[in-house]
Amino acid sequence: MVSLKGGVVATLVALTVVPAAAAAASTVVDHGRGPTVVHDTAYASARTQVHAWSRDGYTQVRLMVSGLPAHRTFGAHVHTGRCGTDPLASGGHYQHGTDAATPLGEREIWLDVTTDAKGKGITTTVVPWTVHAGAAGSVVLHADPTNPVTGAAGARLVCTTVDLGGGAKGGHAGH
Ligand SMILES: [Cu+2]
Repeated sequence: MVSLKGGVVATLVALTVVPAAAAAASTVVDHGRGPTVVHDTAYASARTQVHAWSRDGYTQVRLMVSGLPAHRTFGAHVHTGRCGTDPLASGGHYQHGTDAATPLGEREIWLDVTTDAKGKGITTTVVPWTVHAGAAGSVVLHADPTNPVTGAAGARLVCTTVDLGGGAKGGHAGH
């Protein structure tokens, strides 16, 4: 009897400790490398990388580009769908809420990037919310800078598939 009681106590202690440690380490990390699809053949040499982290209610997305024309600013955003040969397959901009009182730039993830003399660029955006799993599928690079009022940025040049928020499968811990 004595040894059985000791075993029960040890089990209870373990159950109390493990969930707290797991919660503290909860981070969703998503990566994309592309482009997955080139919509404008003039940008066939473009290369992209997307890295995203979600933690403690915040999401940080970094877009790295190369192989682009020098000294230009390209609009870029997180879109709802994955890339397809049809430029519209990637859908519209991922929106975190539809309240028109909140500027688009605060409820979408904009990643406008300006290239250097070598045609490389990097941009990082942090938003104080997390992307709903399965609701975002790509980062699209556009021909023009993003209009801060309308969110429009011209033609879709290249698309990189990345399932932000862990994708339809519901997320995965950092890999
Ligand atoms: Cu876009």
